[in-house]
Amino acid sequence: MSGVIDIKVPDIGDFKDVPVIEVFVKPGDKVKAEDPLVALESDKATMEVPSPRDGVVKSVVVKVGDKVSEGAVIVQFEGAGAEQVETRPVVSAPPSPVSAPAGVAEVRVPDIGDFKDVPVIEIFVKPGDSVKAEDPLIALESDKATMEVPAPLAGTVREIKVKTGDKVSEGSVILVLATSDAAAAAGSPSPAPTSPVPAAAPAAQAGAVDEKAFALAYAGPAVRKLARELGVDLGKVNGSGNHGRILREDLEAFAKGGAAPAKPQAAAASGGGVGGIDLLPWPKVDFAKFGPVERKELGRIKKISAANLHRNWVVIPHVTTHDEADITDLEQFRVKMNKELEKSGVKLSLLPFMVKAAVATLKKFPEFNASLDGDTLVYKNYWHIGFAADTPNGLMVPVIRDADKKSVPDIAKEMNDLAKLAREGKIKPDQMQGGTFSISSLGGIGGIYFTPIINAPEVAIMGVCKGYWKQHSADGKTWTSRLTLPLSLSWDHRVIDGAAAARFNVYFANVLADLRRVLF
Ligand code: CAO
Repeated sequence: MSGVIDIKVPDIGDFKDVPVIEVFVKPGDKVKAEDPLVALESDKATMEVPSPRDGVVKSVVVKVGDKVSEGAVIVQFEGAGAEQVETRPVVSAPPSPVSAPAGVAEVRVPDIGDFKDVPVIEIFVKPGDSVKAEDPLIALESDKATMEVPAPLAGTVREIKVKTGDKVSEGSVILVLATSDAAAAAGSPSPAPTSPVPAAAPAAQAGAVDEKAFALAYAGPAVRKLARELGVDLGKVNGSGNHGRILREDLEAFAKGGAAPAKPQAAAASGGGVGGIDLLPWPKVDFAKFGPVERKELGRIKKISAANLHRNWVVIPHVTTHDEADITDLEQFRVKMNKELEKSGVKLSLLPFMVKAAVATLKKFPEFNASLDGDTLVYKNYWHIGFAADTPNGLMVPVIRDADKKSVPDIAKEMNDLAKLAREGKIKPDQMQGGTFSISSLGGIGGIYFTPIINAPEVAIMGVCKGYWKQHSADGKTWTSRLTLPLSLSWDHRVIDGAAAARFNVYFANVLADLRRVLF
């Protein structure tokens, strides 16, 4: 093309067809080299495309929602000839769904991994509804995950082919959409996993999600997905992007209870952003440039626990209080009991004793056995204790139900059985549900202290490391060696105060030091 300089999407790694989420320039704008031109957002990263040179914008070729890949022209600068910017490969941007010819499309269930015959649990639309691309159409729920199938493109719902309770698999037709681009619907987008770990219901944490407001909120797929993971109602989040678009940082600020930060351009100019510091997109590095690499996708369990851990870490204001317990006598008792129980086949580690000590302590401090439901604290009159189990597939948290009613050997036996099921991948979702408090023990491995992440909607978790012999003195004159257990209690500061947490630890340590306190 004569008289213009094409500015193209640079090398963005393996990403293809990445949606444009913001356009920072308009025709006539004077830009300097490195000024941001557009922002792209894949499901993994948000990337800004900076200008490779100074220039005056003649036309903006893309608009928000267009999907681009490396080499797609995004902006044209005024120029003397058919000049191309070096180091930018020439590839055409894919056609925008909005400008494509009209038609009717069958929307099918996209690739949902290994899941088959998954029940439809909710239908968010009805015939006649207008939907935008990425609006949720239906929700599916397997025994491991809840997934939303979003609209692959904008259109009007003509006919719904499924009903609640129907079982669907990849390729099943969900509905018929009168659309501006029938062809595009054949390849539906990925489903958005929402609350994959059955034990934790995000909505219970952040209040019920208004699905309609959620669907209408102006946000991209990655932000929607993150909102589901965080249990945030997008309808309540103020967007600081162009035209009020909700950006990742708006969501994170909302989830942390803060206000939406300034939008990126303004932030860059005024030093805005979260706490005055702009959030950067996740670094995209070509690791192979620096040495040989091997790529291995995270397993399903790891992905599920990652989403939960991330949500819990972002949403809950964690504080960790460390303490220690004198377990010298308990250890002697444990060894003695193990001898007595030798023939029964039950072997006691410290963990079942800790479960009993946890129950006794939770009874003294009921807010640690509670959950937040909006502005209400729900106190539970049952004591179901979760324990972190390291499995070849990743972290799992089986739950010992009614631990208050069970003996230490019964708890030990149940723990062994549950840990075995978890390691063999045979544990059922309901065996990991309903926990009121968790214990994460690294005692069999090592370490001194760590900061465990709370297993929402619980409000506290006890981290335990390896017991070690430590010199103790009551008067600074006489010293004795005591077996000492490091304790790390993480607690939700929305519910629990520091003084209560310190008291909880002291009580827990006292119970371990003398288990007769369980009787009180
Ligand atoms: N101090 C000293 N020794 C300890 C101990 C402690 N705090 N806790 C356990 N031990 C000892 C046990 O007594 C046992 O010793 P013996 O074989 O001599 O009897 C040995 O360490 C191994 O114990 P274990 O780990 O097999 O058994 P457990 O009941 O303590 O734990 C389980 C069971 C399932 C919790 C554990 O195997 C596990 O998976 N731990 C990892 C949990 C985890 O990953 N937490 C981190 C979560 S955050 O990412």
